Amino acid sequence: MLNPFSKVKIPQSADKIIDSAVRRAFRKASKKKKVLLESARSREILRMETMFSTVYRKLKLTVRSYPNISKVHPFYRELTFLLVDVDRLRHSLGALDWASGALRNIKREIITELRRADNMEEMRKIRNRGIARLSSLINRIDEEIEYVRRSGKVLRSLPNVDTGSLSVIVAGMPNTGKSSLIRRLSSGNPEVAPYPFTTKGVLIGHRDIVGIGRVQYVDTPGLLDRPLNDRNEMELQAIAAMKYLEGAALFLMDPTESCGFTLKEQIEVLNEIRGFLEKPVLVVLNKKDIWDDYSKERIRLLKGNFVAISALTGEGISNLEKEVSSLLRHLIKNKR
Ligand SMILES: Nc1nc2c(ncn2[C@@H]2O[C@H](COP(=O)(O)OP(=O)(O)OP(=O)(O)O)[C@@H](O)[C@H]2O)c(=O)[nH]1
Ligand SMILES: [Mg+2]
Repeated sequence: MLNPFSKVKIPQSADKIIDSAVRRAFRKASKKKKVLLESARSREILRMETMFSTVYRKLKLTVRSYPNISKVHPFYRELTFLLVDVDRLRHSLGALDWASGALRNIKREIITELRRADNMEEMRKIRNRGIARLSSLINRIDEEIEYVRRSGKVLRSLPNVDTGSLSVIVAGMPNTGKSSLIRRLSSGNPEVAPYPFTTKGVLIGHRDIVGIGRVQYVDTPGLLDRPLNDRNEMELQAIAAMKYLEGAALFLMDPTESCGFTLKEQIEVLNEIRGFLEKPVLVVLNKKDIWDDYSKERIRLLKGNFVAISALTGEGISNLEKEVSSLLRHLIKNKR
């Protein structure tokens, strides 16, 4: 499943809701020149029907457009709790729901009054009372509408990550070549999607792997530009959410240090991220095309296995693909 919030409805502000409903009502039943008592009555009834139903529908559709937050995939749940005050959002959606019910009752009352009215002046007063009651009700939940608006905008812009396929998280410090690698590994063009706490947006690419199915590569741009212990709680959570994506991770390193970070710094982040992502991490050394003696000497700092590649020339990529496939196959086998 992709972003479960991608279709949430963002309500207009309280003022706009009222304004557009009243306008719609008057457009729908405009005044004709010669007005008989009965046609005036049906006109006002139609106006009130239109006005109340418009708002009722808007509020209901907004409330219904939200998934049950406790049931969304943990990756998205984690990000939701990180980005919005979920209790407040629930309360606000509850207020919108309550208001839509209240509007139905007011509409019924107003229409009953209109049916009983015996002159046009009275009808006009009843209709104006209807407008006033609608306004005061909507203004009363002004803050809740505002909160739903704000949350909706944030949640809608979460990245579309397919939580039903396996993921390969491509982690690494800035400029180590993550984006270049994802472009190499994906078939088709990877997509850039917004992600909390990075202005760069995550790059998401796809690839069908024989015997495994669709795999998505997910970038971590700008998320790892310094050691994790220098980060605030929220930034950490944004990274930690990725642990809920099933699959493996690649940690890309640049032993030439042309990325601007020493290999030692990169190793520190690697060790931190290992504990964090809770999935197998394959170490990938990039920029092999420009390794010099210094790089090779640095590489001796590394303990454990690694795959050497050049995202620029493509050297080592097919070997990396084999490693990734066997890692994922292993995961699938263990799951069964
Ligand atoms: N020589 C060489 N340069 C590379 C290689 N891979 C990436 N680069 C260069 O390194 C720079 C950074 O590459 P990106 O792919 O943008 O790195 P990134 O990790 O996505 O960077 P951020 O998105 O900033 O975190 C670019 O100038 C690339 O051209 C490689 O294998 N060899
Ligand atoms: Mg990048």
